[in-house]
Amino acid sequence: MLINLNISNDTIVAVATAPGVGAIAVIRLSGPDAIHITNAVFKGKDLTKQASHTIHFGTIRDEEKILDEVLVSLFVGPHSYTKENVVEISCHGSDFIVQQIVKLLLKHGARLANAGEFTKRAFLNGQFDLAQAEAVADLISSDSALSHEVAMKQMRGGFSQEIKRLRAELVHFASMIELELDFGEEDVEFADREQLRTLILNIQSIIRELLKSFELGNVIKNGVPTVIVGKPNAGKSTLLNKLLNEEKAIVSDVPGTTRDFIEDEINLEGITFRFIDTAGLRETTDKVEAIGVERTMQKLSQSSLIIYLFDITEVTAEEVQAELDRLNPKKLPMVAVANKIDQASPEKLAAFSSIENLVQISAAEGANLDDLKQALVEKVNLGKLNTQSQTIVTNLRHVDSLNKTYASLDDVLNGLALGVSGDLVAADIRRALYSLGEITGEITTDDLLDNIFTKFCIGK
Ligand SMILES: Nc1nc2c(ncn2[C@@H]2O[C@H](COP(=O)(O)OP(=O)(O)OP(=O)(O)O)[C@@H](O)[C@H]2O)c(=O)[nH]1
Ligand SMILES: [Mg+2]
Repeated sequence: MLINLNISNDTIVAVATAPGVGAIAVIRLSGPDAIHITNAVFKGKDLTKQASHTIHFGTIRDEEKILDEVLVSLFVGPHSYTKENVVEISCHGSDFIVQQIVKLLLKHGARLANAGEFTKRAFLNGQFDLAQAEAVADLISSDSALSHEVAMKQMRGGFSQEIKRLRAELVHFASMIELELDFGEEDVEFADREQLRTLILNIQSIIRELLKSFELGNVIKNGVPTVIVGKPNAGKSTLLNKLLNEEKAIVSDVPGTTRDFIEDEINLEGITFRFIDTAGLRETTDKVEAIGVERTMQKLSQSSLIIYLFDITEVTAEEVQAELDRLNPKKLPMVAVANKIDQASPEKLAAFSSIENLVQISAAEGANLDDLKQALVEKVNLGKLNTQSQTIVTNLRHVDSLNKTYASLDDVLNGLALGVSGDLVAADIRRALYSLGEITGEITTDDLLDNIFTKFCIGK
């Protein structure tokens, strides 16, 4: 059920390609007049007489002035992305040309599209459901093999099917109970309460699995925030630079060089790690450095993975162990890393054998970095993950709806246990259905849609 259909009759236009110089740029129109408006500025064939899914060469003209030579692709509704008439104009990739053509199309009656409006129209016209529309945005921003795979699966409807299946089972019971209500006084029970209870427990266990998958989904989509901490001069910035293969952070032999955090991402075995270099941890009277140290502690508690780096020539194994325990009371995944092994004797190295899973590197020389990368990947532990068969939730909005559904199902269970009347049970089931429906968009409100689609880029 769509509460608000809100299908517009105007024709929208936007640049679909990224700004900047490129070989070509694509301008996209959608709406009832997309073909007419384009035809009015196009010299070549009469576009209004051409078949869908055809491409036409010609020029775009403002009066007699030729703006560009272009290719025009026609998609006659409903056989298009938005299910409306869609035209894609491929022109030369200059921002100037693109702006001139867009201006001209506006003059002929198109209006600028809002962010995500093409995809919103596609959703409203039934091209796909809401979870699939959201996956389009995820797909565009996917930057690793795993995020791509999960977004692709969601766009193709994997997640939606699972939600719809759960919903269908509940709908059945809701209607049985409502049928009972129609019989009023007669005290009939069409809906077997024990079966309903079993079904709800079953759905709840599936929801728990889905919620659990979000931990992973979030990592896949947003990367693993990985903070590099340690004493000043341990070599944290040197390590960051080596991992990124770029002189991103300032390195010096002055302790307390890094004051603010510096971060960047790299991809290891399909997982995005967001490394955060921090100010070295020490007691300091320097005001700015002290703020840096405070921020390091903050970052530490917010990260998903900690690299504790120390200069092996400067400390004992006991000191390191004490720091590891002190810094990580929440027991976040942590990798202890000994640096500057190029300066350490074999005896020194051996003295650290008590520290569990210690990785020994030389950041400056780039020695054993592969061991470190391997240790990081193992800590994230996607090994168990089977993205092929498992449904993974990556979207906070879906998590929220799943939580609400779960709570409503708890209410149903409580109601059944107390033997409350059918109308109350039915109301709780309806609430669960409502929350589930929000995920795929069977239930929508304008606010919800705005919230989702304004996060898209213009032109999508
Ligand atoms: N011999 C040796 N020196 C290193 C190694 N890694 C870093 N250094 C040196 O150690 C000094 C400190 O390195 P940084 O990377 O700035 O250390 P940091 O941990 O970022 O220090 P702060 O930002 O002050 O907290 C520099 O002189 C580096 O060249 C290494 O593996 N071996
Ligand atoms: Mg530093």
